[in-house]
Amino acid sequence: MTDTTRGNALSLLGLGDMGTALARTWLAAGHRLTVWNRTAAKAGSLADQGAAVAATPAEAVAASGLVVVCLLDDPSVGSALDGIDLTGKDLVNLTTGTPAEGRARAAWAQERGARFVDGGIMATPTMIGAPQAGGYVFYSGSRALFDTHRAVLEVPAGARFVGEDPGHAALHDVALLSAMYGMFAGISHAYALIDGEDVSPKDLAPLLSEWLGAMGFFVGNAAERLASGDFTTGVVSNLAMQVASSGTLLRTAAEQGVSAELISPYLELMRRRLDADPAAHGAEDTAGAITLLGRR
Ligand code: FVH
Repeated sequence: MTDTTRGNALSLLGLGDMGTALARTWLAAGHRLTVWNRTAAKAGSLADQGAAVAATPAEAVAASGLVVVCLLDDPSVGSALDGIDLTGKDLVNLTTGTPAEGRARAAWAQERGARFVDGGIMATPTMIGAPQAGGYVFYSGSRALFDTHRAVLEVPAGARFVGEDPGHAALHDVALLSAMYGMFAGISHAYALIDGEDVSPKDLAPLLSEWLGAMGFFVGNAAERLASGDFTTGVVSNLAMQVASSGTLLRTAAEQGVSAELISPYLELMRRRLDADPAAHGAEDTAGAITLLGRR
């Protein structure tokens, strides 16, 4: 059987930590890879591994039908590709950006005659080329482009297509990263609370992991409540109780000499939801507070 992941030509612009990791996997899989980086010295080791090194972004773009960019941010993509002929090219942008930047970059690419897919990388460089690490990339935009190059795109990490709206890869990426930082904030607060006490972070760590795993039910539970608009049926820990007990969390932080800055915004949000209509919202769970954040 033919191995369709081998031997395709592609160009990669950007050899930072992530770009270099991506490049290595495509070279190892036998692809004909042309690379360009603003600081040319970073291409040296990849040239030793078989990459062709382009002197300019235009030369890199001209070398292949599939062009992948992985640069610092959206303005660096605009500046690297400024004035370059993209007619007939398939452009995959793995640079982290906002949904609006993804949509604007898609329109920009289409005006220049290219098909476009935006990507959101859910992996660190060490997870690239390591399927067991579980990293993957969200893609959105041209389904035809994605289907044409799917095998190549799946070489560095798994590929998940999330729709033809070119802003949706970034939307998924940022939604997951935002949840991650919320979790990091809670974990940071927990470790700060025990600092200086006869409780080791190493002893708290397995308890924290276990508790966060048990509380993971909230992800699916909140999704169901947001979809149905029903925030009260089957509630086991109601909002009135949670707001009342949030004072304990704040007093404990004060007793321990720990700033509550990482957890107080969420506790405040619960209180605002309750205060808006205590009789109606007191029996809800905390998912109802999400409605205060959005555009609705
Ligand atoms: N590294 C990570 O853990 C995360 C994982 C999730 C996805 N991100 C995003 O991936 C993009 C690239 O990240 P990176 O890790 O490769 O970043 P750096 O090592 O800082 O390399 C940046 C590259 O961008 C080039 N560059 C910067 N500004 C310009 C510009 N104006 N014109 C052309 N190129 C530019 C830079 O070139 P140089 O400094 O070597 O000359 C690097 O090639 C990024 O969106 C992450 O958010 C990574």
